[in-house]
Parts: sequence; structure tokens; C-alpha cells
Amino acid sequence: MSAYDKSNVFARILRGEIPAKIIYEDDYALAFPDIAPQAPVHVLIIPKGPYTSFDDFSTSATDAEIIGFNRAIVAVARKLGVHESGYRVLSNVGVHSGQEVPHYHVHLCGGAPLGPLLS
Ligand code: IU
Repeated sequence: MSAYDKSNVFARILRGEIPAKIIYEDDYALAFPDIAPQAPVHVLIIPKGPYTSFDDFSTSATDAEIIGFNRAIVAVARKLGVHESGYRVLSNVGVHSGQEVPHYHVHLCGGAPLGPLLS
């Protein structure tokens, strides 16, 4: 993966340059709805640091960032009421995955049975 591009759309949301409906925010993460939802609940959770992907984040972020970010995902699931019914957490990495936005993001989907991930 190439160097972090500060002009990517999620970096611009983090800087407040593009409006987003913020669902959750803490020191480590920001969450907002996906503009093209694939499930009744479909939000994106992003770390506040400049990481291009799950791979970059897991390699480069501090332990505190990694723990804080993962706990934020669970906090979002609780806040959205899908913690009991279940949900899916997915992150695309790089070209073959179809990753569109080069700022690490996790898709959190739920609110209904999601079906198999791979078919
Ligand atoms: P991907 O994993 O990089 O393919 O996911 C990018 C997601 O970001 C995708 O589901 C888009 O609908 C979503 N998205 C968004 O919510 N807001 C935007 O301004 C843009 C993409 I560009």
C-alpha cells in the first residue's frame, strides 16, 4: 500500500471539511453511516490516526490505538443496538479486496440476518 494520502474523503471527514452524521466519537475512533448502506445498520468506523488500511494500522499503530479502536467498534455496536442480535465487522485491504477509500475503516453491518459472507 502506498503512503497515506491526506486528501482522502475520510481524512476530510476527520478534519471536519466534509460533513458527516457522527454516530460515535472518542479519542481513537469516529463512526458515521455508510452513504450506500448494504444492511439496515451499516456504519463505518475509522481510527483518528493516518493509517491506510487494517494492515497498516495493525503494523504501525500503538497498542493503545489498536485496543481503543477495537473497543470503539464494540461501543458502536452497543450504541446501535445490534450487540445482542449480532453483527458483521469487515475491512477491505488493498486492490484485490476492492478497498475504495485509503483510510483504514471497518464496516459494521447488522439489523437483520446478513446471509453468508462468501457465496
Ligand atoms: P471500501 O471497503 O473501501 O470499499 O468501502 C468504502 C465505503 O465507503 C463504501 O461502502 C462507500 O459507500 C463508503 N463511502 C461513504 O460512506 N462516504 C463517502 O463519501 C465515500 C464512500 I467516497
